[in-house]
Amino acid sequence: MQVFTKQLRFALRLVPCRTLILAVLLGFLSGALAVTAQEANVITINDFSFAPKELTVTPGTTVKWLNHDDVPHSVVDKNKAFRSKPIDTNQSFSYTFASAGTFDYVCGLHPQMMGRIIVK
Ligand SMILES: [Cu+2]
Repeated sequence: MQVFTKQLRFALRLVPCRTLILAVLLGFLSGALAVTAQEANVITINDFSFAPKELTVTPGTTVKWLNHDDVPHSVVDKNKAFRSKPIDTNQSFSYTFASAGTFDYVCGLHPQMMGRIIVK
């Protein structure tokens, strides 16, 4: 154990402090970027509208709709590719778009709410 501690101290002395700080910062930054990337395919529902209204993704992408309103909404594809149940406040619905196409959808409860997913 003592030998290990000595080795550890020696190893730590070899790593300049600045490198260590940089490594920690980079780790933090990549974590933050990963979260941003994850949020890229999220459509939020706010004030009876989808944001973004139009989203372009590549085949195989999972899109998540997240309801931030205090009333339920749903997501219904006009061509019946997907249809969610009512999504309650702070709940979500996800759908994976396997192949290319244009998907126009509405909220089944408020058909004036419209959105479009373009897969290409
Ligand atoms: Cu709605």
